[in-house]
Amino acid sequence: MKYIFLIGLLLITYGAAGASIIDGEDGYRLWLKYDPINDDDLRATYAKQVSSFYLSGDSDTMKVIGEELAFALNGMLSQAKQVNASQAGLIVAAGDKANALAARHKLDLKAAGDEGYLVYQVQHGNAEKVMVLANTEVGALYGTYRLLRQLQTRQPLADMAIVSQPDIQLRVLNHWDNLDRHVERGYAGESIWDWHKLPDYRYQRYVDYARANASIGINGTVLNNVNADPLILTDHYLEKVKALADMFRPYGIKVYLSVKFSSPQLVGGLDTSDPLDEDVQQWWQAKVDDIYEHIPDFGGFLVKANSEGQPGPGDFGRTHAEGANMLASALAPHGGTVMWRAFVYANEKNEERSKQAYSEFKPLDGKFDDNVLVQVKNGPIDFQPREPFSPLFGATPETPLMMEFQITMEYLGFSTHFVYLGPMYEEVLSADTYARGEGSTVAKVIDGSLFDNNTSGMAGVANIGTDRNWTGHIILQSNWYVFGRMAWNPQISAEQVADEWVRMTLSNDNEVVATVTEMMMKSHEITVNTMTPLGLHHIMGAGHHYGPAPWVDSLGRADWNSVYYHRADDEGIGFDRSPSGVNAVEQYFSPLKEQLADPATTPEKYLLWFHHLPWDYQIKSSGRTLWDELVHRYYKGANDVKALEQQWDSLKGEIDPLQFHQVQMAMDIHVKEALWWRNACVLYFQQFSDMPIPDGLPKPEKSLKQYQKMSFPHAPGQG
Ligand code: BDP
Repeated sequence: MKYIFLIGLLLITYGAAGASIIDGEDGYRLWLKYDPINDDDLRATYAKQVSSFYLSGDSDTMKVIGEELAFALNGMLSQAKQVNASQAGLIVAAGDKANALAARHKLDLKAAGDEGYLVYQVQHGNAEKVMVLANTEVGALYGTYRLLRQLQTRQPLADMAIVSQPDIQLRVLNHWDNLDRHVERGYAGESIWDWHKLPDYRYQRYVDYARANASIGINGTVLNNVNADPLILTDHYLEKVKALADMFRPYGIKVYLSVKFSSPQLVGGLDTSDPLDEDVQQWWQAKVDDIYEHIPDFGGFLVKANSEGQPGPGDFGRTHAEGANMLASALAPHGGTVMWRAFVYANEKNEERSKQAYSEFKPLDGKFDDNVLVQVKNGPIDFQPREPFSPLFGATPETPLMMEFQITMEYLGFSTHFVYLGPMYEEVLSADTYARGEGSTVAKVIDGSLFDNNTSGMAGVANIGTDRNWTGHIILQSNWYVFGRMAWNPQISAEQVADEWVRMTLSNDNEVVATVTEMMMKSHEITVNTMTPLGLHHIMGAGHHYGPAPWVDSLGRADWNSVYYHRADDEGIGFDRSPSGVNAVEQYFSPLKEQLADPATTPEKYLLWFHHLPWDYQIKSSGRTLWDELVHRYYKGANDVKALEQQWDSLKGEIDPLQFHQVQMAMDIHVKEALWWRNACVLYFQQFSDMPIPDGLPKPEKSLKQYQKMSFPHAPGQG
């Protein structure tokens, strides 16, 4: 009787959700699911081709290749066997062995470089074999993942002839993770690094993290927050860092650390951190030598200096170059790199914020040591939903610049909005700087080809945490994925990447793939409309950055306030960065600077970024007044989110119920928050325009005052 009651209760509790409690995909496996291939013919064909494999060695990296192949092929084909070369359908080889095979089949292994690979199907004796060949073992690992992707996306192996090597050398995640496991701007649980239990306790999650990164070519990780805790450089923590580095090494991933510039004082007992002081230099040298004792392939340092209260060389009257070079010379003997951030702005400068990074770094061009990269955020302000590219890209021919993208969704809905960042990254990378005439894209600056730099890099601020699905939202896994794919190949299309990600993560059904890919491709534009249409920016809640707050006007620094950025008044709205205003356009090359100087030739998506325009200014594409267009975009954005939700709902039954349900719950929040943004912003700006919400549009539910009163002291991710 008791049991019948319990079972009944369970049915009532869980039956309502429609899915059983444990049966489903919770997202942990990311895009490396390797579920069985149901098509019998295809499975049999693949099995014949690659289920027996040969590895050319038994190093740690070859071991993980073998493990991944066994796991993946058993999963997809229900069979996998490591055999000798003559029996194998698949040969994975690196180094001399790969060179010999390449020569025999007249393949050019040089084209694979240090990290790339060839994946070919060749006639070998009287058998057809699939070969993954690389100069290095990590190249063979990347090639293995490339081959597996072919199976995961159900593409044929016959006649494969793929040559690939990364265009960018350093492809790194930046974790803004604190030592107490709080993640600054993190919305997916705590930090995955359990510092307290390291170095002894090594979660399987660390291995799966490395696998996921290696599968998309990420080869570095900065473990800790740019707002760095100096304790990371103490022996106690270096032991822990070493444990992670040891785990990641077979996967080709190097570990880097964010360092606090004043560490010599804070943990070294010195009374200065002046980069030109000899004791300071010696302290860093000794510290770096010590790190390399622990971690022979340590990657180097990431530094946020003289920015948002962080210490830096400026505190001692020195330049960013002097600060960076001091660290660079300590790292150089070991082959380490300094990634020095250009995200600097200071109130005292009395210069408009968007111009400051350029003003500070352009004069330092050519003054940095060879092992320094300057890391620049994609836009001139701060990871806004949309920004024009930073004018620093193209402005420093003698200094290699790294791209810094934000993968975590600080300004794009935390972890509850359906936003694929591929199109945004693509928009930035394909933008033309005109630094050396037409075709001088940001991608070519970043990959070093425009100025023939000898190093290159791309960083992404990670969206990873302890949530089972890693990123707090299944769809946002695609942003981690696309970051890696674009760091390997900055020319790849966002759409192609979306297609392959959907196939590996959600479904290989062509209709599902087409629907979700289409949703992903439009999602960024939609979200920009819901938050900051027409080039508006920085009008989110103060501090936590959650929700709309264009009214913020009382923070300590002018350029922390929303009103500084939108400048709405009775006359109009927008920031005049043209020559009649702060002349930020002067930092761009011609003909872009002339184009952006004139509202008539400024792309509408950046209109209010560069111009303050009257409320009745006529918008070219629609013929509407600026006010009507603004309202139209906010309403359209919110409607489009609703339509996205309906599109998602149409997939019910087509994808895994747990995945489906997770996204559905988040979509509900996205819909609500899009309405909130719309209502709050339209009511707020209406005070200035004094114009009506056009007929036929529903009026906001609450008053402006009510929206302004909403408060979220415990919103996640705060700094
Ligand atoms: C801002 C974040 C802040 C970061 C800062 C940075 O709000 O938490 O510390 O960027 O990049 O967007 O240093």
